[in-house]
Amino acid sequence: MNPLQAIIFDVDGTLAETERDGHRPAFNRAFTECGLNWHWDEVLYGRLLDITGGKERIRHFAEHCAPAVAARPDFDRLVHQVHAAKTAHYVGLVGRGGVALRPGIARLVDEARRAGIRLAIATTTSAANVDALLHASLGPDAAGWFAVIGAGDIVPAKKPAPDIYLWVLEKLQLPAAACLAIEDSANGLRAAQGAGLATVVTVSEYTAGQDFAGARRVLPHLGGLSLAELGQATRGL
Ligand code: XBP
Ligand code: MG
Repeated sequence: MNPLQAIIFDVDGTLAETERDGHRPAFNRAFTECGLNWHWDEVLYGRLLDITGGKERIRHFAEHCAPAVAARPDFDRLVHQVHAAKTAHYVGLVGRGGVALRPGIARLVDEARRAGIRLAIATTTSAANVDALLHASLGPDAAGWFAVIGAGDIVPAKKPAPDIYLWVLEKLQLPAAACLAIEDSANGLRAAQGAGLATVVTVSEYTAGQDFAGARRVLPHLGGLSLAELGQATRGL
């Protein structure tokens, strides 16, 4: 039997370069809309990516850089309001074709489907963002190609906690040894490893130079990677 029965993809940085020109401007538009004079430039945003999850990132920034906002009695509501506005901007941007898939992704998805290898997603980003990206980049039926989509707040502890991968494995009803994770970040790699998954890293704009110790492969992109090589990586070859 093929040892590789399912591929579990991360989304941001792995399927597409979504952060610098997708999530980041969506956050900035939401700040303006919600009356906050914050601006996350490209460098600052790279540092803030250590905090996974948009709401968690907003909260962290306020607590460290805008304590007066964090002390507001309506702070929790504000975080949710800003994040909802940000999600709407991001979904709009992606829906207009503003974010393209990275090299090799569409081909690997297609090859895996033909080979009967199941597809899944394990991401920190919100489910609406995943739907928008799959729809805009792979077509209106694409979400249905994925046996399991684990996204956003479905588990309380976000990456680098392994919870989202454990949740996806449980829904797939497969052991970790039968699956391969594809990630772009050290936080994502730690999450996948914590769930016992062999992991291939496709380094992205913001993750170059991170520590990918223990990854089965570390590649600049997936453009040249075959399905057979993913199978080998799963078996530790
Ligand atoms: C992605 C994230 C997300 C996005 C924003 O990490 O950390 O927070 O930046 O998405 P990963 P939301 O690629 O490891 O899943 O605003 O919807 O949270
Ligand atoms: Mg990622």
